[in-house]
Amino acid sequence: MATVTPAAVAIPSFTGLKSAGASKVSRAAVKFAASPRMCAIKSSLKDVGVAVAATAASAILASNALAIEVLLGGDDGSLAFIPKSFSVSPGEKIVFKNNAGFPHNIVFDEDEIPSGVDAGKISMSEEDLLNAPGETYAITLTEKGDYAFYCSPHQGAGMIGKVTVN
Ligand SMILES: [Cu+2]
Repeated sequence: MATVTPAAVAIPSFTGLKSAGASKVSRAAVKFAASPRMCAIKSSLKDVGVAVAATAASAILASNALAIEVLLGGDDGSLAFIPKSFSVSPGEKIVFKNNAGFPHNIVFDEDEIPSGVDAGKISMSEEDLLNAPGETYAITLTEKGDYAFYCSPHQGAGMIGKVTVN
């Protein structure tokens, strides 16, 4: 809306000149100067409209299509990733959310991820834990392939998962 404010200022200053009794010549000059300006204002308003629409569309995409939520711990008390196995598109956001039975964390197994991917960059550290309800850990994976991960406090209890990027 910032572009609208200068327009609102520009129009009264034009009217002011006119009512002050400017000569025909200068009035014509003002008119001449004003009309391209009006066009510029109109087109900038149009641009703003397009920009707002584009932002809204990408926000919808970001919140729906391009994100998956994985619960940490089942409502029945199971120590598991829910879903345990899932697929995402490259760059899709994966949000791990603390649900029950925490603390949990997410650690990728360096031997079970695509070669060239740094497990340390996508994992929480073994000691780092999600302690609070609803706490999240989000990542995006861009390399295609299979990634195995686990929760370090509950790995022995079977809290392991797999994501396929394809
Ligand atoms: Cu866990």
